[in-house]
Amino acid sequence: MFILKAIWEFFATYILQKAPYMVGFLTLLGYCLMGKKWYDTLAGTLKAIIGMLILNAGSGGLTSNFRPILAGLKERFNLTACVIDPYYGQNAVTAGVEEVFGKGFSQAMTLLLIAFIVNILLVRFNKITKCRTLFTTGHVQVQQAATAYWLIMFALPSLLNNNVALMVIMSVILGAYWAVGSNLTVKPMQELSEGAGFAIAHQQMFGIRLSYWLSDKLFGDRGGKRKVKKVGEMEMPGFFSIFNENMVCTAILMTAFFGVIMAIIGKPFFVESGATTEAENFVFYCFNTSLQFAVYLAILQLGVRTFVTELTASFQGIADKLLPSSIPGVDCAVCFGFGDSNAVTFGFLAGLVGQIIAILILVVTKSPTIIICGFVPVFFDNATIGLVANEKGGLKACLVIPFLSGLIQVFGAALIAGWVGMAQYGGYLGMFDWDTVWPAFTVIMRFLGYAGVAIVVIILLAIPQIEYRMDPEGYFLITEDYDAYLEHVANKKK
Ligand code: ASC
Repeated sequence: MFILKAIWEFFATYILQKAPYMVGFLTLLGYCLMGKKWYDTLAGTLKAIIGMLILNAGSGGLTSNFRPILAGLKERFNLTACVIDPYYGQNAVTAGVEEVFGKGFSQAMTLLLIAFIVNILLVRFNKITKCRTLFTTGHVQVQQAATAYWLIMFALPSLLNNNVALMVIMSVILGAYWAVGSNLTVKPMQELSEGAGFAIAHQQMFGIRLSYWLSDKLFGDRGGKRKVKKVGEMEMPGFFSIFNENMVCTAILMTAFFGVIMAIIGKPFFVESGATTEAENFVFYCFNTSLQFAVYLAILQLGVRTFVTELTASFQGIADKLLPSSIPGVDCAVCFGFGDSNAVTFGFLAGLVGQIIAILILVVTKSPTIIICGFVPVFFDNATIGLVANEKGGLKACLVIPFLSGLIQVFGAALIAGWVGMAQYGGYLGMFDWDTVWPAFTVIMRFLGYAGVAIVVIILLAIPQIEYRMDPEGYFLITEDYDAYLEHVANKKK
């Protein structure tokens, strides 16, 4: 028993919660199930882990370089505001949950585990449930477990005295959200990556599907009747042609944007926070910092190239032996390795403009909750949403949809974080689904109690059923054999 507990604790701490090792573990398991030679298995597993570590170095570098700049706006203007950022959100839960609900956060790991098991079961029985994707992004699962913990306790205060019921309800809702949300991204991601064999398991999964659907409806090719110009197909004349090169485009746009923001915040803030020194030229400092954006994006894409093929190839073993017709759900940054790279930059900037306008509206209308953009939602959500929008609706969609998403993120976060009391603790998760879908769940459960819980679960479980019924033959084919799926789509059109 003692040994089992130790093994479990090791697994939970070092594998389940750490995406690189979770991905490495799945690759190892997949190759073992396929009966690959031991040295190929070893090499593949190492490549998967290292690739994910490189990806983390890229996304971590972006976050640590640019988060303080956006957060600096808060200090510069002396705002008492709620920062929308997964890490601020998690800190807010840790700081407030005891005070508000009289409960510590020690149960989070149990919640995480049971919810993960719910996800596995939903995929295992996908003949019935139609769920095809396994969540593998542990750090995101921890952040979501923390926020869901708060939202559900707020919605169902009568559950506070019943730990078991609380755990069961939370795990079922969270596990179903993981399975159903990532399942929604299968089609957009298979199309974007031309059948690379992954889905997204992150914090804007409903946002991805909404972006896919809306950009097709508003800006799509209408079955070939309209020409869609994607970001990569824009022919730029003269000077503008240099924007076709992703690194150059990112460098110029980021220098312009962050240059302005950093100039507004002013040198003293950066000197005080230790980011630069009084002696260093401030213009040079801003330029150098802005260039880091292109650097970390390039690192991130290298990480994706290193691990994606290993994970998806080995996952075949898991799909054949354990979880039929399934594919892995991975970090949203993985899709930055596919499609038009400039769509990542455009999506982010359009989202940032949307967020800034929404924040100004909150300030002008004297909203009781003021939001400050956090780097993670504004970049990772909107870049992903923009990339998907570009694929379906071209440049226009890539600018309009993330812009709308930026507005929604700020207004949604202000409403929910103010209402449930997280804003007072300085932060809220703030990613797209948590500004839209989760607030809606919270409202339904708060006003309808247990009936609301049933409604939320039914809505979630109904989503894959509806998608399945829209194309029963293609539904599993898209994960099992993408070429055959394309043929099936072509035949259907005839
Ligand atoms: C998140 C989060 C991060 C980033 C990263 C993107 O939600 O917590 O660290 O997005 O996963 O690659």
